[in-house]
Amino acid sequence: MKLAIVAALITSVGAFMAPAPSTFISRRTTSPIMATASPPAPAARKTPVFDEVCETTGVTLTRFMIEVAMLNPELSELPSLFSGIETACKAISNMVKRSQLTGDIGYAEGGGSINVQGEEQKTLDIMTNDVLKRALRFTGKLGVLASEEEDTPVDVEPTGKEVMFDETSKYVAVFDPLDGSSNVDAGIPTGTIFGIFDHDEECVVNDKDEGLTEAEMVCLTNTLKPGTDLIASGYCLYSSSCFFVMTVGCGVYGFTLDESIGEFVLTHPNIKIPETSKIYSFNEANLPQWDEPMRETVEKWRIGEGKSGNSFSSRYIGSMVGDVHRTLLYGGVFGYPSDKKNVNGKLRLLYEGAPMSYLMEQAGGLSTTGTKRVMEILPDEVHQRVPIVMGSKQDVQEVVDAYSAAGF
Ligand code: FBP
Repeated sequence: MKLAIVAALITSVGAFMAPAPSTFISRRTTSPIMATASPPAPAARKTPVFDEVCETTGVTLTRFMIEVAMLNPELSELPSLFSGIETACKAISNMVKRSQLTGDIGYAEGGGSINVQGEEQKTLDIMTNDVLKRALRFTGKLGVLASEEEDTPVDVEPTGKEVMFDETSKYVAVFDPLDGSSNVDAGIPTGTIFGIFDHDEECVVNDKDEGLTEAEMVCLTNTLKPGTDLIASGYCLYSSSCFFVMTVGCGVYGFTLDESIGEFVLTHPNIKIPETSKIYSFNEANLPQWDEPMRETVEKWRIGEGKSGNSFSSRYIGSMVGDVHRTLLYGGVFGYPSDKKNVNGKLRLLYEGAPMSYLMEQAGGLSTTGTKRVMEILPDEVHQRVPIVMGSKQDVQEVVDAYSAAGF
């Protein structure tokens, strides 16, 4: 029955052109709209129409990607990369679910295994990173990958030997294999975040970093790209259900893992975030350290004195994937703003901020640092952090207006 409803929904959505992010005109001309106006809509991508849907399987992620590639020839090699990501996420979903039984809990090597950001790695951080790296490599479509758990970007060659590139290395993948891993042993939702860029074999290395070889520099240059260069992004949420939410630049689509057939099945076609909301999602312990415009806006929301007049409620899981998933479906504002301790916030631009901002914008929301559009920030480093406030368009715009009014 449920799949029939989704099928009906899907056929009604039909093929549509990529929704151009609409510019949001604030009444007060003084406050610029998002310091950087929305870019021109990319060449419109077509979304498949499913005239016929199998009652038993529904529309699977595999079928969805094959049809996307048929309609958008420039994405012809993306389905095999997605199949690698899909397989890895199914395996990670099992690993997380069974970790208490298999004993894959706690810190790696009993503690003391520190990643390049000085964070102690969980056993599952390393295991999920390996699973995703291998699954991506086996697609034969990857040139370079960058991960939260890897010090520097890694050149990938199907046979595993570290060499430069070959014809098949079409893509660059950036990912956080297990976001929110500090919560995993307590059974709190966690997730995998990924972003896909085109691989530019001819990329020109501007300023050579003494410490890196020519090849490594080319690799880095291929990885340090702004969100606006993303061709696809998504996350997989490991929670009450396992959700796979993605965009290839023509809207946001959500799939639920049907364990009875081992497939991700389309359950949330064309997700659109509500324009305003009544939910904010921040680590409020940091509120006293926030920039004044951010602090004041949230204080107004608490007592219903914000622009919408809504009295907001607070929801915070402490796992970005869980908090963003709820925000996309219910509306709201999630973020990790800059504060006196963490002037660049906590979240990483390349494999957390940009991929999630692409999804948020494709769902009709906004994503800002307070003064800049996150998608337009060119990373200097792989593990660079960025302040983030994302969610329902009118509420996030209220934050931008507050920063601008305060002269930031
Ligand atoms: P990682 O677990 O991948 O390092 O991610 C960072 C993260 O856990 C986010 O998922 C979450 O939004 C944030 O940090 C929570 O930070 P805090 O515990 O300071 O509120």
